[in-house]
Amino acid sequence: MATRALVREVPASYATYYAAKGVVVDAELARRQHADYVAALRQVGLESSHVQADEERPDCVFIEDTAVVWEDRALIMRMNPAREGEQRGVEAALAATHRISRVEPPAALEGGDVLHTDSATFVGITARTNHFGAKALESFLMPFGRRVISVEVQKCLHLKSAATYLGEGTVIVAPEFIDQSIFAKYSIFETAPGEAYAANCLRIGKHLLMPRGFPRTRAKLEKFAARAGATLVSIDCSEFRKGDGSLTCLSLIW
Ligand code: CIR
Repeated sequence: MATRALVREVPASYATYYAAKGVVVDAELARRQHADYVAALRQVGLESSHVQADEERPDCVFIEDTAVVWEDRALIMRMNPAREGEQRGVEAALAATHRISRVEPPAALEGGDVLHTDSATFVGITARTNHFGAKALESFLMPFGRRVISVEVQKCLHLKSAATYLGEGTVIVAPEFIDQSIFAKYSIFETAPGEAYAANCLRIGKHLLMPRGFPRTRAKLEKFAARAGATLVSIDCSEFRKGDGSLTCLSLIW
């Protein structure tokens, strides 16, 4: 079970960057939601630490995309050019506890495309992650005996915008975004129609975190959680949704 989380503070530039694109982010609410998210991670038993925001990089709060962490090793991603450089502060923080390696060109890989289940790791081939990136992930995870499975994702930003692992051999998928036959070996849990954003859930031990505001998916997830002996927790991440981010994007967990 995971014990640690690394998060990154919300830069003031997050709201101004999206304002320039015509998206109104409530900066104060974003900070409160982030604080509540971190409090929730602590409540479910994780020890959390944070990396200072990088004002030059408005999306840096989406720390998940910068690295993949497995046991005592961390693989630093090679990201979308608009976000390159976010990794620096994260690498410096991880170097205290992890052996670092880096994804090198021509590979491209972002953490939002990496989905671990109990037995395998899926990697989304997307606008952000290419086949070289998938290979780099495979080499990184090989010493741990983990199988890496590449899947094409076209209808959303990252693989984990479309699917996440709920535990108990079950993957939650947004049927609007992904062909569920990819997960044929798993039990499939579908988000309710129109609630695709709820596919990004975060299972931590006996807790299952989901985004707030998706009542029909929540009603179904309550039943799943009850069967799994887990507590369902809803987290409001409306201001991060405006930047195309969701629950898993806001932390690195190991
Ligand atoms: C981006 O375009 O990269 C950010 N605006 C959103 C990143 C969200 N990260 C994630 O889904 N893992």
